[in-house]
Amino acid sequence: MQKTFTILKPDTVKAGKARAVLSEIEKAGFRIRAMKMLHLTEAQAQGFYYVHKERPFFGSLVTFMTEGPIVAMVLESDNAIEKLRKVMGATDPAKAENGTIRKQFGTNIERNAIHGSDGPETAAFEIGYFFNQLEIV
Ligand code: 3AN
Repeated sequence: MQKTFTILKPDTVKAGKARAVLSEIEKAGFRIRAMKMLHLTEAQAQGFYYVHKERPFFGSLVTFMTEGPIVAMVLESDNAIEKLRKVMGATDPAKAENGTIRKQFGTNIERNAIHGSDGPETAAFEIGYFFNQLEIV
């Protein structure tokens, strides 16, 4: 079993689609091991996305991620990291396969509904950024 980290982004929560996206995640066979709703501050969003700090879209991404509440989760399954990336679909919803979360719920390359860790080191960092050991069941 492997753990990964996901965020239902502000666009998803604002649109009242958190339950629908969560349903896709559970249908795909993930177990929820931790979950919390929070509204990121600018500094918290910058810290989470620090790997992207040199990218031209960084400022806009931080503004988006702080515009409203998010739902952060730790998910577990076989091959969880790769599997979640597949269920999410491509970064740009227009390029995502039919049936993926981003195809169904994303608006554009920035407002793309969901975040998922892209590798084991990222997953470890991201889980630790949002949850302590006592919060993961
Ligand atoms: P992914 O979320 O698919 O791993 P990353 O890590 O390349 O994609 O990008 C992190 C986040 O930055 C994306 N989820 C998206 O919200 C935003 N993003 C990525 N590329 C762009 C872009 N070209 N313009 C605006 N926002 C972007």
